[in-house]
Amino acid sequence: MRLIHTSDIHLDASFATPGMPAGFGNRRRQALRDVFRDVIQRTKEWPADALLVAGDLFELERITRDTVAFLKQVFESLGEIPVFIAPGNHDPYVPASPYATEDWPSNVVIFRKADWEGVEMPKIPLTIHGFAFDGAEISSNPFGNLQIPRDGRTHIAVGHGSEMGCLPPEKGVHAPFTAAAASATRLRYLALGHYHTLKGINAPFGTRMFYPGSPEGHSFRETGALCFLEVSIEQDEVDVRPRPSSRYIYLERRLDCSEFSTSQEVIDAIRGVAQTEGNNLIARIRLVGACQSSWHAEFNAIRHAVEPEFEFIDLVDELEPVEDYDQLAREETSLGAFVRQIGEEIDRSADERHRRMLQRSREVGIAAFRGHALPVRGLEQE
Ligand SMILES: [Mn+2]
Repeated sequence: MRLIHTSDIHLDASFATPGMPAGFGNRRRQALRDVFRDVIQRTKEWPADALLVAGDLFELERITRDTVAFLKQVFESLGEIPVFIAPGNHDPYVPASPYATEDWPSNVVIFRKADWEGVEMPKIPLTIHGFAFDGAEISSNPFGNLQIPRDGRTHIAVGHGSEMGCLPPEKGVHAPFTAAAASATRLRYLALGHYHTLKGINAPFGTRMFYPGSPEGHSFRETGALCFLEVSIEQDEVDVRPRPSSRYIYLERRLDCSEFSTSQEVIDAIRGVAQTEGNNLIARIRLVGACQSSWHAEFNAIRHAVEPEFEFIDLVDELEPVEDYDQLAREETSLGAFVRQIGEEIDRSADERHRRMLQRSREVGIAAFRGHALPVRGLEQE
């Protein structure tokens, strides 16, 4: 028996973040659709006996008429291959949901209750159990209550919730359970949704449990290549294979700039990231280390130079500027005069502690002249 398992597509997600370019959200939403259609395509080609969607297929507050029509069209294209949908906290089965108000193609099975329900596939000895979130929070948590009959059929289950042994940091807890409580004798596979990156969970009684994660990223919490799962169930063997699916890759990097003396070197290093990591990168690159002020002044020019290599780049300035005080002191400006004067005081100072205080004052003074954030924390620690 062959199953395709996906979850957490979040069709029509907002992607509204300050600083994102015009059209970014539309391109990201289109990528979610493109990738979901790839999942459908693979289901047909393999072919799978069923497609399992373990919740958060779309975002209920945002789903458009057009996306509902798209879903009907791609589900219909599966012909007789059934789709089993276990609604999650973002696409709960509520009276106003398209799950309840729309007519879906006959191959689509939507679980409707906050309790397990088993559906027998007619042509193969496979029973699929599932439940639905009936609100943004589920009214009663069904994990741990699944009863598997001894009927000689293969039993699997699909559901949305938080396995507490592998809860990601900052992830909201919904329908919490432990692997041991959700595992059951004769349950061969538990298709989970809610966590956005791939996780396999070891459970007793031989139940295999997986979160496939989102097939396409939504934020910097979902870095790297994402996937959906191909699950083959033979007599004693459950084989789970991730299939890479993401069109865009979220990537975070720190780039140590201490050795660079020109903006050209910085630009080459950032372009190098794009060249090794491939196309369609949504990158956050933190520039760190000590840097000479000559190229630091070109920060915006650097950003503009590398932007075309990325779908989006967030270039974060975490550099520690290294000042050339002799150069500054030669400037015929009020800043030059300040640096000259305090430099002479530093040279004259015999007391180590006093000299350090003057050096810090020079840093704060230069930052104030330039309108930069004041490096006052160091002073307080002194
Ligand atoms: Mn969720």
